[in-house]
Amino acid sequence: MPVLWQVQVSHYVEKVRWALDYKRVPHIRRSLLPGLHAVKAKRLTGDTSTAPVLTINGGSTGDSSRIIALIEEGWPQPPLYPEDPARRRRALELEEFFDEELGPHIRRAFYQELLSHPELVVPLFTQGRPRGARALLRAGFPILRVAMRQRFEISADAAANSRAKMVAAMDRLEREISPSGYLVGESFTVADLTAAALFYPVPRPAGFPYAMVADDDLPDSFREFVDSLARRPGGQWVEQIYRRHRGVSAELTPAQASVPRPDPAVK
Ligand SMILES: N[C@@H](CCC(=O)N[C@@H](CS)C(=O)NCC(=O)O)C(=O)O
Repeated sequence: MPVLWQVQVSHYVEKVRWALDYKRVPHIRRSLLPGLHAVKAKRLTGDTSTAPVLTINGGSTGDSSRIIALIEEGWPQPPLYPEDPARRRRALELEEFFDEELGPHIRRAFYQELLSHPELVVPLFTQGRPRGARALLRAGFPILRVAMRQRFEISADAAANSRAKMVAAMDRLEREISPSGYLVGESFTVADLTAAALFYPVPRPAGFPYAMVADDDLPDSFREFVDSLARRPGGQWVEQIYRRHRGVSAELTPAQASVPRPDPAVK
């Protein structure tokens, strides 16, 4: 049974959750506390200290693109990689573009605004967790905030640059949408999935499976910036891709996951 180790709000995790759900791969999700997740990820994979991590058959893999390649291999239908080699290269190139040129920037721009509001961030980071987890994160939040600022290079100047990168990624997205409505060829691929998942914090689409920061909680000037992107054709495209392709969850509840298999020795 595949196990997805996740930080619920992470847009890179959302990429992998979407791929698992899209292919109807029954899986278990284990939510980790931000900060501590890096230690767990490193322990599981040996080489990666980021979420998501996917454990299959006792082996653990980090990095959303590597994980999607594994899922594609194990569960080829419906495909996320185009069959045609040139289209496949393009889809993977776009996946890489949004991973590198959008992912870190949208995260930095949002956390620059949110990290000074533990009352917003702690509940987002501890959804569905026992009260003790919330208290632990609340107590450790000043340390987590310093660590996140360092690790993700969050500062006012860097965030301003990251906003410009978000606009550039939105420009590219809009240039790449073909008359079919998809980025590559005539159907939904890993390129569409990646662009939509990594841009989810902009339109905050209804199909995102966990609570998101509310519009009213964003400081005015940042909310105006985010809303201006959400209103663009690319922002609307993200919502539409969520509506058409996000599908239903293939997560197993703890009860389903622990149903013992029938014992062949018992007649
Ligand atoms: N390239 C990685 C990036 C994943 C990533 O940056 N994950 C963040 C959560 S949004 C993380 O775990 N960061 C912890 C760290 O960098 O120490 C992927 O595609 O999975």
